[in-house]
Amino acid sequence: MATKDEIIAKAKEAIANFDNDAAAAAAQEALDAGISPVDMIQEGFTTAMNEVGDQFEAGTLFLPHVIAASEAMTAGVNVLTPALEALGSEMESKGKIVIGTIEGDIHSIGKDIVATMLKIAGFEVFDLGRDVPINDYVEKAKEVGAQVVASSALMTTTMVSQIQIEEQLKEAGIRDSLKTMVGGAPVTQDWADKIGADVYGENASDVVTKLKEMF
Ligand code: B12
Repeated sequence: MATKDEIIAKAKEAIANFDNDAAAAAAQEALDAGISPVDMIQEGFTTAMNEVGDQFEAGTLFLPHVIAASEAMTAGVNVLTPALEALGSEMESKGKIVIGTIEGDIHSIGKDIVATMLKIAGFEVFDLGRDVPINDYVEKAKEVGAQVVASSALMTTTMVSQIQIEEQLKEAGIRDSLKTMVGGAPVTQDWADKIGADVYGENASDVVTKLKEMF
């Protein structure tokens, strides 16, 4: 049987080759070998996706490549998701989290992973999808009585809208009754501090660790 390192290498290769079938096969192989789906996502697919991003930035890969790589990643993650969800299916709800990718931004892969990991950790997750108008976060938080409002932003041009979430929650009079959480590749702890967000999560594991400490 292949080792963990070998299977992770297959996951990376599948992304680099834009190969959906190979990504799904590597994910299945990981499950069969008892490898943690979380490690497979973080060490395998995400690492490779970040390399694709670097090459896109460097001008050696183009948008169609990024689309193809993200489709391969989705194919792999889809195979892992039921196993991930099964890990957390018997837990009681620790709290309600409204999450979405911010207005103007259609990057959803990282947000989806965070949402899945939060479900596994026992939170009730209301996923608003991507390109979510600021008002929708506020309305949903009111409707369900959320403990956390979480936003993902993958672009420097859209992360600025995370400020609007803080402001509109204040205007709605519910800012003090919940926590805000921000994340996404350009988002940092400094940014979270600057805009007054309560929690910054670097990756899905970090998010879960931090929220488990709070709730
Ligand atoms: C895949 C991808 C796409 C895919 C998205 C597919 C999808 N369904 O999501 C497609 C091809 C559609 C795309 C489109 C575009 N993209 Co793009 N894309 C990427 C790429 C290569 C990878 C992103 C990704 O999925 N990473 C893998 C995931 C797992 O990582 P992640 O998203 O960072 O998420 C992790 C953490 O950040 C964190 N996290 C994420 N969300 C949240 C939320 C919370 C609450 C918390 C706590 C944590 C958290 O946890 C996650 C899991 O560990 C990045 C490069 C990069 N380095 O980020 C560029 C990148 C983000 N894209 C970029 C650009 C420019 C675009 C386009 C404008 C291109 C164009 N010319 O059309 C469009 C955007 C259109 C729009 N309006 O949004 C730029 C943004 C530059 C900037 N301004 O800041 C980047 C940085 C590429 C680059 N280096 O230039 N893109």
